[in-house]
Amino acid sequence: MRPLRFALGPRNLPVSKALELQATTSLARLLWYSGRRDKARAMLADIYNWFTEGFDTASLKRSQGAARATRRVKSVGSMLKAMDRQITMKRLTGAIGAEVKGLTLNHGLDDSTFAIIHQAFLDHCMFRGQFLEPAAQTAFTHRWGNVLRASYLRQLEIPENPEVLASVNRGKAFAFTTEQWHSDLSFMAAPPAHAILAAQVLPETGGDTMFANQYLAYETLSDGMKRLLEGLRALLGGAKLAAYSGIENSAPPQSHPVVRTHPETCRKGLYVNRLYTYSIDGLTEAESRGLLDFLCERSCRPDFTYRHQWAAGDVIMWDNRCTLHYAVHDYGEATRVMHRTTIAGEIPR
Ligand SMILES: O=C(O)CCC(=O)C(=O)O
Ligand SMILES: [Fe+2]
Repeated sequence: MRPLRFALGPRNLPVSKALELQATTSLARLLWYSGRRDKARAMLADIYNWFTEGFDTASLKRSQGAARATRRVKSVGSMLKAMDRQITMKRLTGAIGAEVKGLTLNHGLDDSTFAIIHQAFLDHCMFRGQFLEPAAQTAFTHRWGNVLRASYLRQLEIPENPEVLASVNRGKAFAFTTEQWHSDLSFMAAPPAHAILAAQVLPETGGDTMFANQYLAYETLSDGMKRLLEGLRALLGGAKLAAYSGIENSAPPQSHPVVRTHPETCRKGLYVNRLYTYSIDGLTEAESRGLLDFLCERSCRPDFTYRHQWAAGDVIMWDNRCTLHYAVHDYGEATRVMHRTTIAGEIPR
């Protein structure tokens, strides 16, 4: 039996599609108000795209049923806009992080929405969002800057989309580059500014990631210690990451300031980490070890941190210029797959 259709000029609107539009709008409203906002938005976007891409909407006006559908499509369009604007931020701890709600990362961000989350990101150093599909991850990443591809991580690149790394559990013995407080690739001359991590497959329990605010680690030091650190530089190298990747550590160690000034916020933060910082310039080995021990311990004090328990669909973005992170490996051989993109940064000053 042929489906019933409204006669609509250049193309026909199946009754089933008109009913779907009506049902989807009602269901999406329910989902939205019960907190399942991403789901609601995705449903509406699907149906909206079907109508706006597949139809000459002007021609829909020619029949009564179609006029209703046209009004409904229009209202779905404005609901989508309103949903996009209902961005709410909730701080994750007193020290670091914000949860961004009411924002769908998958469909591109207009400039004013981007400006809102950019500012929140600068204020909170990291944020949690939801549902970034693999194809959308690079587009979202490009909003923040150029993608950085590093030889050290080449073996993690996804062949069909090498800007995205697939970080897959290889067991605890291989977790020594992530189960350690670090700022990504900070041994490079111009280390990455940001990273975006989207959960693909999560273990049933465990596999949290911790973040620490390095502005606070610096700002809460005594004036005497701040004076001592002024102008100090440290040597950082990628030997551990090269060992992990099974490649030669070709890059020479880099000297970076121990206290780094963030290029956008102009705030100062500690910039040392146990994974990549070898020594502090101009000090004896014992002095350097003593000072680094103190600074590294301080940099991850619990009151500067947030521990993220991953949930399906989570996306976390962090600023490597003012945070450290640590991936807790407590899930044995369980499958854990994360998609990672990396955004280029500048020479630390
Ligand atoms: O897998 C994680 O939780 C984070 C790993 C990490 O250090 C990174 O992706 O830079
Ligand atoms: Fe990392």
